[in-house]
Amino acid sequence: MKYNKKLSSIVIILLFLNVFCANSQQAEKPKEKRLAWFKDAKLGIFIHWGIYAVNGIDESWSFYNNYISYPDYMKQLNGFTAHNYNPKKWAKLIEESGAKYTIITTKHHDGVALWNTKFGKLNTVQHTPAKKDLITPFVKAIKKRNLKVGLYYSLLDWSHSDYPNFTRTKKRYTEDDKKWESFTKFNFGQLTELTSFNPDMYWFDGDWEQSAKKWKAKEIRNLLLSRNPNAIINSRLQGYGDYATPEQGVPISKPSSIFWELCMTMNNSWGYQPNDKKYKSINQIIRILVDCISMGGNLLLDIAPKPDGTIPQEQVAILKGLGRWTKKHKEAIYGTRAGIPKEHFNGYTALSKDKTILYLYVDNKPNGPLLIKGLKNKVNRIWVVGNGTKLSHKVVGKQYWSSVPGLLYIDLPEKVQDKDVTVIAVLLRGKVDLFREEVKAIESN
Ligand code: H79
Repeated sequence: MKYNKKLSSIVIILLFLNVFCANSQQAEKPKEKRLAWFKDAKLGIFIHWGIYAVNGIDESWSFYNNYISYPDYMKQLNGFTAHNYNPKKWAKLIEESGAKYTIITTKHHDGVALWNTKFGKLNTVQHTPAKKDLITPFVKAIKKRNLKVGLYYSLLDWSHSDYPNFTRTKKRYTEDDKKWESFTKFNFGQLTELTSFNPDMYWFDGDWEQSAKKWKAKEIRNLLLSRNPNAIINSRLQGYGDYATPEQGVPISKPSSIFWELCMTMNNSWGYQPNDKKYKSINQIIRILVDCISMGGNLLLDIAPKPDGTIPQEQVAILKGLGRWTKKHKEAIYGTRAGIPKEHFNGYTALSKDKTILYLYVDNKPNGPLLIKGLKNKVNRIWVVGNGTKLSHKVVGKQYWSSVPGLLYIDLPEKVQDKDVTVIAVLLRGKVDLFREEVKAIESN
C-alpha cells in the first residue's frame, strides 16, 4: 500500500512534468524578451534588390498598375547579372552606417525569388544571368559581423498561376479552393525554406490582399517561431506580427505601439531608379533618425542596389555620412528610450534606459542658451556627446515658495556644435522627474 502510494505520486509528478514541458514548448517567449535587441537597435538598413533594377522601374507595381506589360516586365530577368555582387562589402558598409540590423528582399510581389527555391520556377538561379542564390552569402556576411538579419517576403505573388490577383485590372479567379490550397502549399514551402537561413526577423509585405484565415497567418507565425523561438515578425501578417511598420510618413506623434519601425526610402523609390535624384540629404536623414529615436522607434532606411550588385554612389555617401554621426553619438542612440514631452524642451530628446540621462538633440543654431523647463531633478553634470566638453548651466527664476522648477539654461558654444545635430547629455540626480501640474495663477500673496 505504502509502495503503491509512492508509485502513484511519482506518476503524478511525471504527468505534471509532461504537461508542463508540453506547455512550455507551445508557449511563446515573451515579446519584451524577443524584441529587446530590436528596441535598442534604432537603425536598420532595408535592401530592395530585384529585377526591377534593370529598367529602373517601380518594383512589381509597374506591371500590376499596367505601366508596362507583364512580358516586358519579365524581360528584365535577362539583365539581372549580379556580376559585381559583393555581400561582404555590403555588410561592411551597413555596419559602417551604424545600423544594427538589415532586411533584404528575398521575394517581392513580382514573385522572383533571390534564392534557390524548390517551389515554383521563378528565381534568380534558373532565370537570370546571375545564376546564383543571392541570399545565402548575404546572410553569412551579415551574421559574421554580428548584425541581425531579416528576410523580406511578399505573401502575395502576382506571378503565381494559382494566386487570384494578377494586375489591377486582371484577376485569375475569384473563388477556387483547390487553387488557393495549392498556393498556400507553395507559400508554406518557400517559408519553410527561408527558416533554413535562420534569420533573426521576418518582414512580411502584401498581407492586405487576403485575410489572416486565408494566409493561415497563425500557422505561419507558429512555423517561424517553432524554428527559432527568438525570431521577430513585423506587423504585416494580418494581426499576427510583433511590431508596427509605418511606411514613408514620419509619425507626427509618438505611435501607441511600444515596438515600431519607420521604413523609408532615401529618394522616392524602393528599388534602383537612376532617374530618381530626389535624395534626402544626410542632414535630413539624421534628423529623421533623431525624430524616430525621440519617439522610441527605429528607422529602417532603404538602399537600392543596381542589377550588377553595386550600390549607387549617392547611397554609399548617405550611409557613410550617417556613419560619421552615429559613431560619434552612439551613447545617445543605442539602447535609449523615448524622450520627454515637447513642452519641456524645444526640440528632440531621449532618455537613457535607466532614465537618469536626458539627451537633447540640437538640430539648429541656438540664438542663446538652451532651455529646459519643468525639470524637478538636480543636475549632476552636462556634457557634449562625442567630445566630452562639459557645459555650464544656470537655474533662473526659482521661487522658494513655489513648487514650479526654475528655468534651466545651458550654454552651448559654437565650437562644440556638430555640423548636423549636436547632442547634449544631462546627467540627472535620480530618474527624470518632471513638473506636469497646472500652474495656478496666484490670487493673493
Ligand atoms: O516594398 C515596398 C513597396 O513596394 C511595398 N512596401 C514597401 C516596403 C508597398 N508599396 N505599397 N504598399 C506596400 C502598400 C500599398 C498599399 C496599397 Fe492599398 C495597395 C494602396 C492601394 C493598394 C492597401 C489597399 C492599402 C490601401 C488599399
